[in-house]
Amino acid sequence: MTFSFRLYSEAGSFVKLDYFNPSADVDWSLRSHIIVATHGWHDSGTTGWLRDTVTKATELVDYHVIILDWEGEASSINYVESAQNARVIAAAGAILLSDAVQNGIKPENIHITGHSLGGQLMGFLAQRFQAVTGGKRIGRFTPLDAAGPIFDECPAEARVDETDANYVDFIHTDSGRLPALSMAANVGDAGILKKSKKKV
Ligand SMILES: [Ca+2]
Repeated sequence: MTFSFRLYSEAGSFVKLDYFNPSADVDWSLRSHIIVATHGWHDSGTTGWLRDTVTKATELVDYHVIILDWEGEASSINYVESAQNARVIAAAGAILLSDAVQNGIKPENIHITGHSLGGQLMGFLAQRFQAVTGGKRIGRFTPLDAAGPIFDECPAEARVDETDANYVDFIHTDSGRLPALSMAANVGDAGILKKSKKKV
């Protein structure tokens, strides 16, 4: 696997965190909040909205800004294989964030977000985080059009749902029946719908 959790101190400059021992690469006490963002299937950690996220978020002095790049695993033409890889990567992310919490970051000060299959990946991460921290919940989870195929049919523990974090604000811009690819159900605490003239 080739995925990496990249800690940005400024746009264009990052260190790859060792998820088994991130404290070797970052002093968590320097900032009080963490944001973790990731891309979806057939996309990468340098996709446009993630670059914008880095630019804006690194201006916030209280935030550690982490981008998960899993382009290698997300580039499989086999969607199911990418979805399975997402679970493994999520487990690594949960270890990483539990280290942050052991070093003083409050779980409620963590905000995670992911697009499409990356949205489901972050849901796995959030659930795994609860398992490895004895039930602590991440503060906020913003799934961006979290992937629907396969997951629409899954129970809550195998997909995004409102128990993944204290507050789950699901952004829908591409929901509905195929060819729409985002979960249609309102599974978060809040579902935010983009206005569209498209009939669904
Ligand atoms: Ca869930």
